Amino acid sequence: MIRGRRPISDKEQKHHNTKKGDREKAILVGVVTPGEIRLDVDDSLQELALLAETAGAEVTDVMLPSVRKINVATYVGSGKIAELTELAADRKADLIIFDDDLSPIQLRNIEREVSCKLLDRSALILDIFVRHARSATAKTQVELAQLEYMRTRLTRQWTHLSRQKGGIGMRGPGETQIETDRRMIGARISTLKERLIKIDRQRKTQRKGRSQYTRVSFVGYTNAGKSTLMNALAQTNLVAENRLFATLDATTRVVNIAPNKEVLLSDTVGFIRKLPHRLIESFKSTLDEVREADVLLHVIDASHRNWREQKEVVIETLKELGAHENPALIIFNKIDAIADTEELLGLKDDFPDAAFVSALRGIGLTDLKHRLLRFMEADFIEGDVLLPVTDQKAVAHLRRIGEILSEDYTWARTPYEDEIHAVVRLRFRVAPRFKADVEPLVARYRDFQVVADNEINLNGE
Ligand SMILES: Nc1nc2c(ncn2[C@@H]2O[C@H](COP(=O)(O)OP(=O)(O)OP(=O)(O)O)[C@@H](O)[C@H]2O)c(=O)[nH]1
Ligand SMILES: [Mg+2]
Repeated sequence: MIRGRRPISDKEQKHHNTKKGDREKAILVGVVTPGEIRLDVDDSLQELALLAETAGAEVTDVMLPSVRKINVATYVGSGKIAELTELAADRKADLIIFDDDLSPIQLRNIEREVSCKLLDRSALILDIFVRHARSATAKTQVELAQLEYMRTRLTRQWTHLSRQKGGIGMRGPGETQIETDRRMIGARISTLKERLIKIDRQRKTQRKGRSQYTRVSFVGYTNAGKSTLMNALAQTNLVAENRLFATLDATTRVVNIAPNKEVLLSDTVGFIRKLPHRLIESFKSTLDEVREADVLLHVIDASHRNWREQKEVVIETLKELGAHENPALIIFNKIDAIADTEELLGLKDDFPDAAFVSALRGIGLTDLKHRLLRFMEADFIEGDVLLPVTDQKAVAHLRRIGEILSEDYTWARTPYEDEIHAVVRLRFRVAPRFKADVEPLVARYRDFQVVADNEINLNGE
């Protein structure tokens, strides 16, 4: 039987055309205030455009007025809102997106004028996170962030209304409704937080089991190429795409960086300027990989014209996480995309300790591993300790947290007792975070003195 081609139904036809036609049309709005440099705001808006596209929108226009100051009621002032309303109607826009966070009052006032949806940068980023969340952990974290976002809005809107219009007429259903919503949101937030506490606990147990490894975690601006680099180094198959926030989970693998030298390498969520604080908070479980890492690999997209600003944003975000003091090795990625050799040489001069790689082409990976090894070793604590062989627990602990470089079995005694103990002298190396573990061990048996072989013979007689 020959099967003919089935004619495409209207519905399917529509589906085929969704790609462009069905994308929501968005107008972006930013403002330049007297203290700001237009170029910076422009960059921020370009990034907002990328965010909007990642969320599935098509940007039709960008409004970037200079204003003397931010208007409390409407953010840009009523004149500009009128212009915006006209433009939105003309373009049949579905969305207006503001580059900065709008207060509930501003949101409400502007919403009253325009006839399409209104979002601010935080809401847009949250929307992308919702779309990209795959694992149960990421979904829980995103939902928590979204509810926190909604809750503050409801609360503030509610207090605003009651202040503006007074109690009379504002009591009753309106207020009760918001109160009920608020309570429901509150209950859901508690459930999600409890779930995250459980997830945290599981992760801690997992990490304990792997504590003998040095923990290395990628950090970097979104789209810098962290997942591509992870794939190249750990033979993983992570999603690496030219879109923002492709990764929302933490993936960890054991990676060999030299013979007999294995580290635990983690890839996590990227950062961006004006990343909503509540997202950072609710992504605590995922970002613990960063906080607790022995070494951070800060991946920079060297081909991006704003890599310097992006680097600063990453450092600022690390501060917010309390991870800015973790030792960090800088990696300039995408060097294949730098056409100007002079520029690349200049960078190498400016950052002699950094690694220069192309994760995509597999360039510079061996050098990166060497640098990482040297970097780790420079920072590690090496020392000697004498432990009685009977103290199995201490010996086992040291083995677990560090690397034993050498071990000799011998005899020792303390100055104030006559007994001779069988001891093991261990030369060890541990990550800086284990300093507090080894210090008491070293101190406990500090008084041990190794005795010479002939002394043992004498005692034995
Ligand atoms: N030219 C070039 N492109 C690269 C290189 N490394 C990564 N890319 C591209 O950059 C884009 C982003 O890469 P990802 O690995 O997803 O970046 P990421 O840092 O994990 O991004 P998020 O997970 O979204 O934060 C993809 O299109 C990659 O193909 C490189 O060395 N050279
Ligand atoms: Mg990624």
